[in-house]
Amino acid sequence: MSAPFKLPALPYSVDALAPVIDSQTMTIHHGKHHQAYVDALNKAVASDAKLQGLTLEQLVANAGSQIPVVRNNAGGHWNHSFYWESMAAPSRSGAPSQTLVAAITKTFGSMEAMKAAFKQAGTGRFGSGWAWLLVKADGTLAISSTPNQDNPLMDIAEVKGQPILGNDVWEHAYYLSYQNRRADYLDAWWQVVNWEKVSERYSAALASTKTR
Ligand code: MN3
Repeated sequence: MSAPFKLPALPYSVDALAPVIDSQTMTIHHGKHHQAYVDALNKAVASDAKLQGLTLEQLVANAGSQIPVVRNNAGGHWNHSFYWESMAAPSRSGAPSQTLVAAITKTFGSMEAMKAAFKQAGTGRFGSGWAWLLVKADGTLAISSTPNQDNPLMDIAEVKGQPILGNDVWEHAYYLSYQNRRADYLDAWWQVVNWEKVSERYSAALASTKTR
């Protein structure tokens, strides 16, 4: 997809993730925050001929050479589009595939240990940012955290790779229900992870590292 970029529809209703994420948070987060990233990105791209025709993925991959407004808003658009698709109603959360469970167990020791490391990445991020589970270029799993709207696809990321799961730890993602309790949001959030989607992403990321 290239400019003009559009706000994707949520893959569920705004109250589908309640009580883990309340409907007011979803409404504002998607309709106001994500929309604002899309609008700011379109405005920035419209005023720079060099950026026109580039896809969102290309803008994100070259974040290190973009001006901050492009880096932040391309990241914001990519990250939020990915985040909505990472979640599902608690009744549809499902379970990770056997291959994904095996890879998680091999890398982290257990599913619980992976969740603890992910929580550490989210709570340890000072200020605003994201926690990620990703597949590195060598096909192994890793957990990382990025500041602001950066992500592991960016050339400037400390830990690079293909994200398969990402959680938004900006206060706007949880403050109405959890106030300062980011750790509680991170714990509750596992109830709405769309494991079918994450497993699909894992298989696709693994296949692309093998053909490189
Ligand atoms: Mn957000």
